[in-house]
Amino acid sequence: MEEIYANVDYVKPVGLRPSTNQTSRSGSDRRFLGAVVLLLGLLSFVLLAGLIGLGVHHRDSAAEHLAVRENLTERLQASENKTSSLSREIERLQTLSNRDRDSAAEHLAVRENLTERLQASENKTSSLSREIERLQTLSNRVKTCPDGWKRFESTCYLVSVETASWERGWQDCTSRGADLVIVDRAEEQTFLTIILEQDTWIGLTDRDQEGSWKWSDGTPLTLAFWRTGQPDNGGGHPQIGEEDCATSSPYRGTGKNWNDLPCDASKPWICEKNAN
Ligand SMILES: [Ca+2]
Ligand SMILES: [Ca+2]
Ligand SMILES: [Ca+2]
Repeated sequence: MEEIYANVDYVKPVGLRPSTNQTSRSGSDRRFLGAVVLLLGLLSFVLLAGLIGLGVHHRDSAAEHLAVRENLTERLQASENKTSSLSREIERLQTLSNRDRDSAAEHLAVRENLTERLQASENKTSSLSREIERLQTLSNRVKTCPDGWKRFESTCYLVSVETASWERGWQDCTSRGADLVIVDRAEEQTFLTIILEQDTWIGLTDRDQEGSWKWSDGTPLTLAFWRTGQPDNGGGHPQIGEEDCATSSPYRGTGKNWNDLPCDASKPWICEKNAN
């Protein structure tokens, strides 16, 4: 602005005396210059206003940018927070998923194991049912004894019609696929005392070693039914001799019906074998 006024001063020379034309022209020039000055002033004002406006606009724009940037920064921070939160949630769900997967696998294994055990149990039950059925069939089958033999429970007995030594009786039973009777239960002894009619050889002897009584199949005596005072091995009478073979008598008021006699005495015998 000052340069503009300086230029105006320069176009107005000092010390010259203008003519009338020059005075008129000078007034016209002065108005022209005034108009120019006014115009320049207006332009300057407009420029100044423009600059101020630009400055204000620039200041407003900077504030707006700052606000936008702050807003964006906040949104970015919020977004990052949300991302972090989502990551943690995904990690948590992944952990749960893995746990569920492990748990599911475990449940599957347990279920398979139980299924196998159930199948095995069913197979065993089926097998047992067949076995029970088979045994029931066998049980229902009527066991029989050969003609002339007497049956007690599942055993057959035959009392000889002839009499002979203990040895002869043992041989006869063996030849029939039987044993000279072996008394192994009290019920069996009771049965014998019912069916016998006289002293009868049973499969008991101490001929191998005096006083050591054994059954005809070699088993030792554990359940005995000796009559009172027996076995006496002949009681020491020289005319009787050793008594190494046993008999059972018919029922005599007690269950104890055995006596030892000389093995060559002539007595009936009783054989025993399983029914079938
Ligand atoms: Ca027996
Ligand atoms: Ca004896
Ligand atoms: Ca005797």
